[in-house]
Amino acid sequence: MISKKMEEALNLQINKEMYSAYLYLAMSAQCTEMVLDGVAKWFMVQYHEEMFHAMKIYNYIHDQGGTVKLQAIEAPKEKFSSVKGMFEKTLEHEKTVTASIKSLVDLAKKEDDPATEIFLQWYVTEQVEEEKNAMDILQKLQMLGKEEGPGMFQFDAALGSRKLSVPSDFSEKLAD
Ligand code: OFO
Repeated sequence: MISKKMEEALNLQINKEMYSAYLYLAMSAQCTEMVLDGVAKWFMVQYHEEMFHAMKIYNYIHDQGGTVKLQAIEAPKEKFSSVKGMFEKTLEHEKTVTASIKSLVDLAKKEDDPATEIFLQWYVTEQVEEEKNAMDILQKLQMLGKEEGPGMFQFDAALGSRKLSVPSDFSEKLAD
């Protein structure tokens, strides 16, 4: 069992992860409209990753006998004039998610809830990777300079090779 306070905070995190998914889906759409199919694919894979992050918490709340309460997902508002702008936003956004995970860990400690603390360790590690991915891509864009020409063509192709490494069908677990 988890406390009501912990349950509320985890439900809020589901919303944050789904907002992340929505944000990256919006970026993917914008890249498709800019005919950057590789970058669009990278963000689409990221969309699925975020949905997986949300669904892991969804399942955990149920495993703990809690109630999932879904809330409205905010619409991403920003439009970007460059791919660099998108990845700067990605890094900034991931830093806020890292802070949010840290608050959850702090709450789990306060609630004397070692199970949730252990569960959250996965997210602590994941956030290191999330920030690193954005930082690495920003560095590559820095090296590239102008977002045009053969360099951009290669960059787009490289990002398009990203493969989904998480499940995107959550119906299996529900049928257990
Ligand atoms: Fe869920 O890690 Fe990004 O937001």
